[in-house]
Amino acid sequence: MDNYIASVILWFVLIVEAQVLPITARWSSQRSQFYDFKVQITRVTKLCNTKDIVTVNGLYPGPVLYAKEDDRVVVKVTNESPYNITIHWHGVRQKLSCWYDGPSYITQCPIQPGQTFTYKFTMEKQKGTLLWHAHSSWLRGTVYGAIVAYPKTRVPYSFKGSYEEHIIILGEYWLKDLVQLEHDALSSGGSPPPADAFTINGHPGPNYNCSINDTYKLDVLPGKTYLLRIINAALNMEQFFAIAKHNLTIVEADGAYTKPLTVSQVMLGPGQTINALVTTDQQIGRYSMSVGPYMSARNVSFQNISSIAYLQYSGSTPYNYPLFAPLPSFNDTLVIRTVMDGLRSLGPVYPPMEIDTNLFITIGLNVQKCTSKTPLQNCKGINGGVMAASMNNVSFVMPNISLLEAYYKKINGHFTEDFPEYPLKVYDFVNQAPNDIPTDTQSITGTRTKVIEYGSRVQIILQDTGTVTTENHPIHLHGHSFYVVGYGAGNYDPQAASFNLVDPPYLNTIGVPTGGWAAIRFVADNPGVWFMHCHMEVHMSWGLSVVLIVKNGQGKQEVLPHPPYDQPRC
Ligand SMILES: *[C@@H]1O[C@H](CO)[C@@H](O)[C@H](O)[C@H]1NC(C)=O
Ligand SMILES: *[C@@H]1O[C@H](CO)[C@@H](O)[C@H](O)[C@H]1NC(C)=O
Ligand SMILES: *[C@@H]1O[C@H](CO)[C@@H](O)[C@H](O)[C@H]1NC(C)=O
Ligand SMILES: *[C@@H]1O[C@H](CO)[C@@H](O)[C@H](O)[C@H]1NC(C)=O
Ligand SMILES: *[C@@H]1O[C@H](CO)[C@@H](O)[C@H](O)[C@H]1NC(C)=O
Ligand SMILES: *[C@@H]1O[C@H](CO)[C@@H](O)[C@H](O)[C@H]1NC(C)=O
Ligand SMILES: *[C@@H]1O[C@H](CO)[C@@H](O)[C@H](O)[C@H]1NC(C)=O
Ligand SMILES: *[C@@H]1O[C@H](CO)[C@@H](O)[C@H](O)[C@H]1NC(C)=O
Ligand SMILES: *[C@@H]1O[C@H](CO)[C@@H](O)[C@H](O)[C@H]1NC(C)=O
Ligand SMILES: [Cu+2]
Repeated sequence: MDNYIASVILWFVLIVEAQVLPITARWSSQRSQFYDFKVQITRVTKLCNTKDIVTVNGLYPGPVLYAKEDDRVVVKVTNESPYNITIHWHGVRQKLSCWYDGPSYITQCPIQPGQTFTYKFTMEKQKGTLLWHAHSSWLRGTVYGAIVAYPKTRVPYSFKGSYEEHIIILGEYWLKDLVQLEHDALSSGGSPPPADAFTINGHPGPNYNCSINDTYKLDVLPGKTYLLRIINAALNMEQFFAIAKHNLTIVEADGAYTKPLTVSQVMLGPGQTINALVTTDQQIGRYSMSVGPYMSARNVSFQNISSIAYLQYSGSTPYNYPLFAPLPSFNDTLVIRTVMDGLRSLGPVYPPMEIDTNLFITIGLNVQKCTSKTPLQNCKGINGGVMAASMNNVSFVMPNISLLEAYYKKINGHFTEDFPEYPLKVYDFVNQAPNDIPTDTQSITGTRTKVIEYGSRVQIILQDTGTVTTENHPIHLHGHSFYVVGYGAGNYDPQAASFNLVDPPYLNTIGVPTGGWAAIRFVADNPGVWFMHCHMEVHMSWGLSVVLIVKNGQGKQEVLPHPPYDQPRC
């Protein structure tokens, strides 16, 4: 079964205007790309264990969605699974198509078992490596795949062409059913258990039991340059990636070109993507590609066995002892800093110079008081409390209706518009407890949103807190990419902070440094209801989210169209 899955991974179904065409069709001048996504239950054997997982079209990872810049993409999603599901097109800006963004209960009701919903959007001015994943329950643990958007016909890449391109998609695998895992974790009040394995293209590799033959191998020729499209689709873990004896030259991050940056190791938070060039200039042999944990939080248990795949030179034999890639230690923040310091837009870019909407948002974990009558079962958080997380001390409560629909149709009672622009309490966020009371770890709950005028130039300072533990949080914004104009350690100090307004990287997910801050800027030019959240699934479930509502502008190109007639109902 595994071999079957491994081989079919290469054979995705690309339907162009109802015809099944080979992979080369992606280079044709078709303006629309049609896909059929069937959400199914698929039996897999991994780690000595056979179980049913949720997949798209029986593939794990799911099919690759290919398009070209400015192509229209149409994906018919049919839910043949017993679970509610939605699909999010992570990093696709969904200009004037917020209805198709995908986060459940934010822009749509879930597609219920037996139902169908067709997503339609345009890769407007977008190219590069992104990903799609389920945005409902914790199903994105197995329901994910790559998005590859090529430049328009005859437009070259920013870098010298590569001999071949390959997708490297990082994941986490649990033996436990993911819906059960989510249910158990959230009802326990504590943290979920670590994954049973990290994976590369769905394969745990030889470091885990029964996985010697469940290992991804990339066959290469010596003396060539390869483009790796590296995607972190893990549920909860930030991950280091390295290849033994081979440097990585980063040329793109989150689907935007960067100045070439050569490093020996990278870290990707869940939701982040990096395109890197690798040159096969070493001796014929087998080299390991390793994925291991980056854990910046204190006192958290995590999977610490790395996952390995092989970069296998033509002419090497399976008996060639592989060379192992040295991964940084799990808390090596310096490696991350090195990449961040070097990551620059290829330019020229025009981040907003003036700011109309200034937000300062603290991000971090909380522990709520136990109110359960069965604390031994339900209050397994720190000090017998219930784990939570918040932005500006508000833990986001998921509504039971599509917020976009509620906003659009002015249905009252599902959300408020009073998300604070600034923390209600100002103190030493990183090093001190609120009010100097270490036990004051609680947050308030609510479905609070922040309304932003169309065309507003927005700056958000994201500030990590140490209320429970400082930690690097990968914060993802839907509907817009943003310029990361600054970041630093400790508390944000406007006097001391230095900003890069010349060539900052243009991302959709920013790993806010542990115990530090990051400053992002963007123009709110896309009307709709946009989720902004930590991309560690458990933190999102605990409430580390907010919704930004961008109002309509004046012209036709500034107004959100009507909802699709076939949108699912709650
Ligand atoms: C492999 O299986 C053995 C025996 O069941 C167990 O003790 C060990 O922890 C397992 N190792 C891994 C990496 O899962
Ligand atoms: C792995 O594959 C090899 C070659 O096909 C086979 O000899 C070996 O028994 C397999 N090992 C496991 C653990 O399945
Ligand atoms: C990797 O890059 C570093 C400098 O960034 C260089 O010192 C090192 O020799 C390179 N290693 C390989 C294998 O090319
Ligand atoms: C880590 O957890 C242990 C046991 O729960 C606790 O005694 C210790 O204070 C914790 N350390 C930190 C730094 O939170
Ligand atoms: C890895 O995790 C195990 C179990 O949590 C722990 O016993 C071990 O010390 C850890 N190893 C390293 C190198 O951190
Ligand atoms: C990383 O963790 C190790 C072992 O827990 C600890 O000794 C070391 O001080 C940590 N380093 C940093 C930079 O936090
Ligand atoms: C949905 O949420 C609203 C607002 O919180 C609440 O009044 C209503 O009872 C909920 N409906 C259901 C079916 O849970
Ligand atoms: C967050 O809200 C809780 C509950 O109202 C309060 O106890 C706590 O002091 C607040 N913390 C901060 C940092 O505002
Ligand atoms: C699926 O979604 C519908 C509509 O929101 C909801 O009523 C139902 O409870 C959901 N089912 C599950 C299992 O969450
Ligand atoms: Cu987080």
